Amino acid sequence: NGNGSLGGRGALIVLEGCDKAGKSTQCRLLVEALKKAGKPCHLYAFPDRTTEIGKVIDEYLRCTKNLSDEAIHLLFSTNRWEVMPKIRELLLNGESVVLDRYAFSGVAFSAAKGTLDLAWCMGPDVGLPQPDLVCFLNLSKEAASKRGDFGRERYEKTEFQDKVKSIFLKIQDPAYWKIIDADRTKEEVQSELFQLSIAAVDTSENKPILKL
Ligand code: DGP
Ligand code: NA
Ligand code: NA
Repeated sequence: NGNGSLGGRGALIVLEGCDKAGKSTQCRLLVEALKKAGKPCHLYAFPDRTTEIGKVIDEYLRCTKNLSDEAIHLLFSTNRWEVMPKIRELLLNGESVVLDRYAFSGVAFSAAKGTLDLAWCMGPDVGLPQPDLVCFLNLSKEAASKRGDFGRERYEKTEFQDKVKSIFLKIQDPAYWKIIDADRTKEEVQSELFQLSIAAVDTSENKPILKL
């Protein structure tokens, strides 16, 4: 056990939100801050576009490949399952893991298409480790429009993102979700994320890893 005689596991911390909410920047800052505070930790982003399956997802998102809504949904989930043994190993070794998106993005983005049943969307991710903390970066429409235009990827359209957000808020589990006001400055958001994450690291040490 990499945590020596302390023996506790690491925490699984997830940042979720719509596109442009600032997740990737906040994830990077959070991992740096946790390390500085003496909490070993690692960053993973989903989708992981570097794997074989991730390359197909990348082509789908850049609209150079089309797949049925069901098929791409299952590939996004598979992309989480294929990285999970590594993440579980780190957690058991006493190291925390910060995830830039997780299964909740999987459900929200697929269900927002209107073609798939919500319960069906949740199925493939059942059994993945349940996070100790999910921070949902909640960006208002007004603040989102001030952050400039969307890129060109498949889901980057205002009406679609509105649907995604409403599904995120519907599927949230208050037991481990925190809704973070992402309209504030980068520093203010970071400070709240850091405090919540430190608390999650400290309280998760002796808890079992639950499943979604
Ligand atoms: P990102 O690299 O975080 O910008 O994510 C790329 C896009 O993919 C973004 O629009 C959100 C979407 N996305 C992330 N995870 C999933 C998923 O599991 N399923 C679906 N359908 N979309 C996802
Ligand atoms: Na994006
Ligand atoms: Na991102």
